[in-house]
Amino acid sequence: MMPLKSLVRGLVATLALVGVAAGVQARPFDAIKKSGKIVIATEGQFAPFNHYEGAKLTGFEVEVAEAVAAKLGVKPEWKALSFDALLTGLGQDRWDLVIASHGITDERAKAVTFTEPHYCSGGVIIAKNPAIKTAKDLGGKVIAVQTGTSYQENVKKVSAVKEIKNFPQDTDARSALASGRVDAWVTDKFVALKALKSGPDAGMKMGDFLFIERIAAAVAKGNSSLAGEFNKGLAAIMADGTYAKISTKWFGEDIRCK
Ligand code: LYS
Repeated sequence: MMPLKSLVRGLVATLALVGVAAGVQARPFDAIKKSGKIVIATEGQFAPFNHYEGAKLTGFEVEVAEAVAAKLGVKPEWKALSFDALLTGLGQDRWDLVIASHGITDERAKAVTFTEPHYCSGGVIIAKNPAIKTAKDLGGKVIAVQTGTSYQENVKKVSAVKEIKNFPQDTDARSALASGRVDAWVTDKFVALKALKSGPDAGMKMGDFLFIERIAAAVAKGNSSLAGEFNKGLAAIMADGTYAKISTKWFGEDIRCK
């Protein structure tokens, strides 16, 4: 017979598990709709997609998410957190949706449910030395990337790279290149285009794509009602001209996946 002590311990452990599971139940769309607000998390450090202008959170993805929320009839409540905390928080039911330029990858899709992509882009190579332009040119070089990004994953695949320096924020990786601590920086094409336009980074040149990716918002794994409604809202703003207007405002072009 099982001793009473271990029986009690087992019971407590089971109850804790059930409790935790109940506590982390993602909110389906009808619960979000009923409450009137959707909690959306982003990074706030990735201009021009999600960043601060003074105290105001703004950027292409912030405006896209707000336009989708308006279609769904819910008010967005924003949270800004470090990039590596965003997808994990979905599983803990800390927010309903993440929109922070996540590329759709098989690895991430094991943990979260992606919506339809809201733009297509890719990681480009940026360097001061005009001879560093392609993946082949990264051989023997020191490369800066933001931790936990698809840039890091794809630079890892370039076997001849001398060293990958990881930074908590993409802006730190950019500074490392600006100050000459690394030979190249890999980041999003549109982030690079914006960075290269601004003064302090004069001398940086954008090379080729290292890889391309489809970028999407994410919800808790299996929250298909929310993903489905978000997709409907996204399709609606893509159809009625709202998306094109927001995209043109930030990029001078329409960056939806073709
Ligand atoms: N698109 C990249 C990724 O999927 C970067 C995301 C944003 C980084 N601040 O990892």
